[in-house]
Amino acid sequence: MVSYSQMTYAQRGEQHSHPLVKQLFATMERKKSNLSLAADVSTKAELLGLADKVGPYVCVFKTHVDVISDFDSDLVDQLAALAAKHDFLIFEDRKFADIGNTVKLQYGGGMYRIADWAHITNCHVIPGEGIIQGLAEVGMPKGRGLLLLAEMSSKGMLATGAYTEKNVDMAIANEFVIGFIGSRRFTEERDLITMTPGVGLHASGDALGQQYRTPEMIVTENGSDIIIVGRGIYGAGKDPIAEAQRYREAGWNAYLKRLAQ
Ligand code: BMP
Repeated sequence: MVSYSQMTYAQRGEQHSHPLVKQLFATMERKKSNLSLAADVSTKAELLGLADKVGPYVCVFKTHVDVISDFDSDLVDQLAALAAKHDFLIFEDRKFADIGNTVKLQYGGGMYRIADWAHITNCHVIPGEGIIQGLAEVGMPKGRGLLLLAEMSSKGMLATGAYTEKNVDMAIANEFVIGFIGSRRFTEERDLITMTPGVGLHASGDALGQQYRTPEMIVTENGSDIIIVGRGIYGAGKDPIAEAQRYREAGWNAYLKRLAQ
């Protein structure tokens, strides 16, 4: 059997059973983008400004809504309108980590009502499989998808070995799971996507343990599907549009190189 990492995003979209993943692969192919922006800015105006500027170049716009100081429901309405205008999916990087009953409340309710607007969210499986079941009860009826944090990008992270393998087993067994946060392709058993943070063209890390690898290491060599880039695009002194174009091209070329191997 051909490895999923040897197939085009279009082919994978055509044969995938999850409508959200079909939509994601189709978007990636249309926009020639496997780039996700990590928009870690602290105000509504900055977030919407970035989404409008960088939206044309990304397949997924990743948020941390709990860092927005003036969050309101109009923010998510406007973000959803920009997602439609620029053709991208929204990923709220919430990293749920509690028992099933609690994450249900956190995902569906509270002030953020994440399940109402985020196409994708993610969780740690430290509490066991109940966390996936709890999130699925809320997200599945809305057509959402979940990523498991099989690995992290930061120095000294503890998600390794048997823990990472458990993530893979749980992902295969749960249809609400569409893939992983991690550094590589994890399984051929079903087509689960990998999104990789800690991507930079130049920087090697930050002062708080972040570690960066290049799109080529991540996509061409490791078989990951989507690169997540934050400060490399909007960091101090940068032109976010020019940087987004650069990362989009680097990510896409790394993918074409993988296919040509
Ligand atoms: P930056 O490219 O600026 O370092 O941002 C990386 C983004 O990816 C941040 O939003 C962070 O929360 C997220 N992230 C990460 O860096 N490593 C992980 O293992 C998981 C993440 O979600």
